[in-house]
Formats: sequence, structure tokens, C-alpha cells
Amino acid sequence: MHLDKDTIIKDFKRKLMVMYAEDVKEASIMHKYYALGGLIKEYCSKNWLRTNKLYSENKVKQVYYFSMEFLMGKLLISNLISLGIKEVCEDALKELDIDLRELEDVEKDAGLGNGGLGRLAAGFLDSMASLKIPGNGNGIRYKYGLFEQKIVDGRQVEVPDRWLKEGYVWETRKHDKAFIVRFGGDVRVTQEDGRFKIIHENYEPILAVPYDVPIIGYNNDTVNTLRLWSAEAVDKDFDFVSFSNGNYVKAVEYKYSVEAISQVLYPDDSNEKGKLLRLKQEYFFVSAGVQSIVRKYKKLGLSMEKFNEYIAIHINDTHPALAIPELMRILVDEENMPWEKAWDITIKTISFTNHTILSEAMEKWKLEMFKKLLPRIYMIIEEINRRFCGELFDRYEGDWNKINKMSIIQDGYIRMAYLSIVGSHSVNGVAELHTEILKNVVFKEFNDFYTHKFNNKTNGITHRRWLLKANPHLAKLISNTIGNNWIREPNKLIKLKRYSKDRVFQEKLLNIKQSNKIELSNFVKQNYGISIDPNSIFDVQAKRLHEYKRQLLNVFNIMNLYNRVIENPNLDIVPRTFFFGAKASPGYYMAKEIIKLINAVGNRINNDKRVKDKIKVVFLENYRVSLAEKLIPCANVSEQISTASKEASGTGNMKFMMNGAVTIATLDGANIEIKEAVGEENIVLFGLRAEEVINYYKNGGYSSIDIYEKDKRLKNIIQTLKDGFLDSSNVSVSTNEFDGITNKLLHNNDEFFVLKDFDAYVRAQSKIDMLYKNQSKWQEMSAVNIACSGRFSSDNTIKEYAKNVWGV
Ligand code: 26V
Repeated sequence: MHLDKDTIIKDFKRKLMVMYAEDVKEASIMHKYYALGGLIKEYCSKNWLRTNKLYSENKVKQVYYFSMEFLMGKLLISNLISLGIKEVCEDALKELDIDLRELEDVEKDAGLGNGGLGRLAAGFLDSMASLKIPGNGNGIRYKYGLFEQKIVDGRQVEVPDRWLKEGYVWETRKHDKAFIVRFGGDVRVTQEDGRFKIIHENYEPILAVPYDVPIIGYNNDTVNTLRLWSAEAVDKDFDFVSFSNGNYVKAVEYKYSVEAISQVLYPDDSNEKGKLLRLKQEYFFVSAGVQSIVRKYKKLGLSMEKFNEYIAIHINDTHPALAIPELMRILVDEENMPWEKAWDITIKTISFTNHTILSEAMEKWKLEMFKKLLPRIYMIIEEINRRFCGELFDRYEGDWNKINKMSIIQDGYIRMAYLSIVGSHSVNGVAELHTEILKNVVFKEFNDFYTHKFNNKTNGITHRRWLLKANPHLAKLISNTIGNNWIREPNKLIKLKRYSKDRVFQEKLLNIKQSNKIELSNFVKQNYGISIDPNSIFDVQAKRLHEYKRQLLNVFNIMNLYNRVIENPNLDIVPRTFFFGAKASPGYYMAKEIIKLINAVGNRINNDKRVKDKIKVVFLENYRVSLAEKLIPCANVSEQISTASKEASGTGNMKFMMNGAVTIATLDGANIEIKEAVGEENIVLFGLRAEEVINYYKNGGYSSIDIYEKDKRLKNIIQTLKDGFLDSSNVSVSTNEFDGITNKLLHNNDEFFVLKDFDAYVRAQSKIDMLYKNQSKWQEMSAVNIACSGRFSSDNTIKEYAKNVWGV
């Protein structure tokens, strides 16, 4: 887009005037932000309309990415970058004495996701638009995103995230495109013109109102759409019957109970509560989404028989799996299609990604609850399962054991992963190892039955946000060194490899990292009152808190290091600052204990003069996309230390390497592919392999207490936890505070192999220390990591989905 400074100044002033009747002098920073946001939307609106027209006039096949989560972060700067007007806009604002970065601070993160799965969906939207792929997002417009995290006395406290409070500048409400979603009621079957007809009555109608957000492609005039649905009471704010009877409170209560559906994002790895509401959410956005796709499709005047030739629906994990029976319902009940034909179309339309092998994360729904809430959908699932079991029966000649094991309906539950596999044409894992585990362990029987369906699509990240936006100085250095083609073709980053040994390049790389680190140090001083040394190694573990991700292993190494420095004040180590960023699910007790432990250890260490020049620990509150953008460009070391086999892929690992951090890793998820990309000499590996872990689970043979008994360091650390050396710090720690942790490690045989991998991890950390001492070698490793990160651009991932899964 071509705009000059003066035009932007003029337009911006006009916007302020029209929106607020204010001039630049008078307007608050908040109004300036909204005016600029409004202006950007105006700038992209022509292309938004044009893109939509192009898609429908040419009847191109469209992809709909259904996801319960879209972790969008902030859009102001990335939209300016995509429109190609960031610099000129910055200049224009400067002339008006406005700092673009201050305006960015006003924007709230759209935190409509928990972690990797939600951020992946957001990145995929960016890549689809940037590759001119007709791709739409479909999700929920939660009134409250993922909770805001405060740390009080070392503990996590959750505060509601009121991200919509001042309005969301990027969205457009489309009331005329609303749909009714039906819950509960009775279903009966009648006959009409010799055909069965389904009558669904006495249901509760809920209005689904879409809010559209433009997804701007990188410098390519494409603007795709993310459609988020909001739940409202049908037609009326009040139940007038109750109202006229004087029951005003009841009427308002009803309105609230309806709106509850899109009220809040579930912290996914959470407890049992609220299951019914979660199921309502899932059907709500899926039904609205499928209905709106069908209506739009029919407007093209094409036959329903060709639906799958023009539409691909992708389900991001099983949360949107009800798209399968919902599409069946529409085709069979509303379009009067025979079951077989409808089923064929449905399978060809739907594709499915699995994102975790943790059994506790596999969705299943109690039959009674499901039947009551979604009676017609339940009937359809029953019929899908009946036919599926029939196929199994034929194939396995009545092997009831096997049929039982694979049945979608089992032990009073509906298994959503099985429904997703049966009802789709493609099932993929998110990294090579993960896909192998799906095929050979978790869904082995299904892989035997439907071998053609299973495939791998290794995750990716958008290099536009994680390099171009988050680390502009590094991006500039790259462009100055190898030209700027890498922005359109991220694989071109490999050209940097040639410069990895170049002293001048290394020096520049170092300087950029250093200035990023200084900036973060100031931020930490200002916000946390902790002084950190920008010359220390910045060692970062930033991701959701989970036992399998093993933040605990990291803490144990820190405690051990602390003990060593106390014992030997002259210990020759490079000073290190350990950063943590992590939210724990509110109902996840162990995760919250680990947060408390990190803060207790941190407090103790940061206030101990004896180690002051050697170790610091910083827990960054409220880790989120925008904080990740500040943090990742500063990292020297990227902690990817999950129990092998547990991390499906990881995507943080890719962001860190792209910003020149060296990874310390187990051979898990995409770490394995990172190792292949950079070579073993440019990553530090340690610990159990996936097959060893799986073998221990299966056959036993591991005893955590044996390891503990033999390792003095571990005994020390655990003793410290038990008798609370930590209570002299500012964070109060009562005795027995960490019994939950020590018990699981010692008396529950350490499910995640923290003790088992401890020694290897400590040695790997020493190796990092040694490598860092050779700065030229370290810069070379850093450069190689950046150079090899191109293949992890989500553009590559999306191209594979487009070609091999969606057929677009
Ligand atoms: C859900 C649950 C629910 C019940 C309790 C335990 C638990 C643990 C994790 C989850 C999240 C599952 C979905 C998810 O976010 N997976 C992540 O997806 C990323 C994108 O594919 C991938 O990079 C991460 O490795 C994977 O954990």
C-alpha cells in the first residue's frame, strides 16, 4: 500500500475528529490508539471487500480453520507491517509528537487461547493470508480471554482479563449474519412424501452473532477473515412474559445464562467443573460456523453434492469435532441428502489435527449429558458409530475386543478423538515424533484400519511476527546481509549460514542481542525491582506450566548451582539470569506449587549477596504473546526440557532459535527436527529418549527413590524443600509447603522423570556454560540457529496443509 506521510497525518486528524471531536493536542493516548486502529481498518477495508469478492466470484475453494482458541496478541504493529506502512506511519506520528510504541502499549492482547494450540491457529491465519490462500478462522468471541496472572506472595492469583472493556478496534459486528443454534428439546421422526423427516421441538434457541476481524496478508492486498461468534438471547433483551409478571430479575438472569456461552475461555488443562458449559461452547461455535458456511456456499448456486470440492473444514484438536455430526445434520435433515452421500461429503470436507498424547487431555462426553443437550446430534453420532462398528465387524470378523476398543461410544462416553478420526479424511500429528507415537501407540488400531488417513505436519511459527516485528534490529541485520527475500521466502534464511563464522557478522549479532538484553533489564528493574546483569547468560523457559514441561527440573538445577556457589564462592561460571514465564491452570495444584517454588527460590537467591554476581532468577508475571515478543529476542538459552514423548511439538522452541538462542533440549517434539536442521553441534541435548520413557511406563524398571538415595545433590535439594530454607526470603513459605512436590517425586515414582534426568541436565547446563565462554563459537551457533530456522516458518507448514490436506 502506498501512502505518504502527509496523507497519513491528514487522515489521522480526520479520524480523531470524526470519532471523538478532538484534535491531536486534546486527545488522550487511548483515543489516539483507537483513531489509528480505525484508520488502519479503513485502509484495509477496500482490500477486504475485494478479497471476498474475488473468492466468491471465482468460486475458489475455501478453507475454514475451526478452533476453540485464537491467541492473536496485539495487531496494531503487525497490521502496519503487513500493509507496508509501518515506517511512514511512525514518521507521521512522530511529526505529531506521538510515539507509535506508546500507542501499541494501549492495545490489549487478544488472549483467546491458552498456549501453543491457540497461537498456532493465529499464526496459521497470518500465513494463509500472506500466501493468498482463501482461509478463514472460525471461533468464539470470549468476553474474557485467558486470565491475567498476578503474583502475590509468590503465588499465582487469577484476575479476569477484560480485554473488551474499551472496545476492540479490529472487529466488526455483523448482526445481519447471525444464526440460531438449538439446544435441548425433543426430537421425533415423521414421514413426509415417503421420506423420514426429523422434527426438533421445544429447544432453546440461542442467537450466534458474528464479529469479523480482518487478517491482513503481508504486502499482497489479501485480507482474509477471522469470524468470532458471540452468544445472545434471541430477539429480545428481556423475557417479556417474566417482565410483565413483575419478574424482572428472572428475565435478566435468563439473558446472562445465554451470554455465559461466550463469556469465558476455559483454561484447557483444568478441572471437571463446567463441563456442560464447555460442551455448549463447542457446539455453539461449530453449529454457527457450519451454518454460515452452508448459507454462503448455497449463494454461489452450486449443488450440495459438490460441497467438498469448494469447502475444507479443519478441526484444531477435537474441540470442534461436532462439525462432523453438524454437517451431517444439515446435509441429511435440511438438504434431504441420503446418509451415504452426506457421509462421503462430510469425510471429504473435514480434516483433523491432534495436539497432545496426554490421556487426561483426550476429550470425552458423558452420554446422558450429551443426549439431553444435543438430542439430534447424539442420534447422528450413534448412527455414525453403528455403521463404523459394522465396518469393523466385517474387517475383523467379529473380534469384539477390538471393536469395543475402537468404538466411538464406549463405557457411557463419546470419545471425540475417535469421532474425529472416523469422520475426517486426514489425521495429523504436529511433529514427526508425535505423529509416529500417534500411529504406533495412541491410535495404533485406527492407523491399522485407516492407514491412508494418518500424516505428519510439523508445526511452524510466523517469522513475520517473531522476527520482523519482535526483533526489528535483527531483521534489519539479516536483510543487510543476505537481502530481504527471506521475508517472502523464509527458507532463504539459510544463506546466513555462510556468515556464521564471519567475525564482523558475529559482532553485529552480539550487539543486537546485547541491546535487546539491556532493554529487557531496564523493564525488569522498573517492573520487578530486580537488578540483572545484561552481560549474564539469559536463560529462558517460557510456556504454560505443566509437570511434563518440567519447570521443576530447571529449578532443581538452579538450586544445585546455588549450593555450589555457596560452597565455592570462586566457582568459575558465566553469570546467569534464569527467566520464567508461565501461567498455571487455576485448578492445577501441582503447577501452582511449582510457581510458588520458583518464586521462593528466586527470592532467596536474588537477596543473597553471596551469589549476587552469579545467579538471578526472574519470574515474569502474566506471560502472554506481547511479553513473549519482548522476551524471546533477548534469550541466549532456550529451555525445551519436556519429558521425552510428552511435548507434541512445541513452537516456542522455534521462536527462540529464530532469534538466535541456543536450545537445551530433550529429544522430544520438534526439538528433534531442530536438531536435524542445525546439526548436533549447535544444540545441547540430554536425557531419556521417547522410547525409553514409553518403555518405562509400559514395563516399569524405574525407581526414583534409588536415584535419590545415590545422589547427594538431590538429597540436598529435597532436604531444602522439606525444611524450608526458603522461609528467610520475602516470599513466605510454611513448613510442609512443598510436600506435594516431594511426595510425587519420591513416593509416586516421579512420573515425569525429573530425578532420572537431573544428572544429565546438570551436565548439559555445564556444557552451555563452557560453550558460552567461547564467544566466537557461541555467536556461530547462534547464527546457525537463525539460518536454519526458516524451515520452521508456518508458511511452509501451511503450504503442506494446502497441498496435501485441503486441496487449495
Ligand atoms: C490439555 C489438557 C487437558 C486436560 C489436562 C491436561 C492437559 C494438558 C494439555 C492440554 C493442551 C492440549 C492441546 C495443546 O495445547 N497442545 C499443544 O499444541 C501445540 C500446537 O500444536 C504443540 O506445539 C504443543 O506441543 C502441545 O502441547
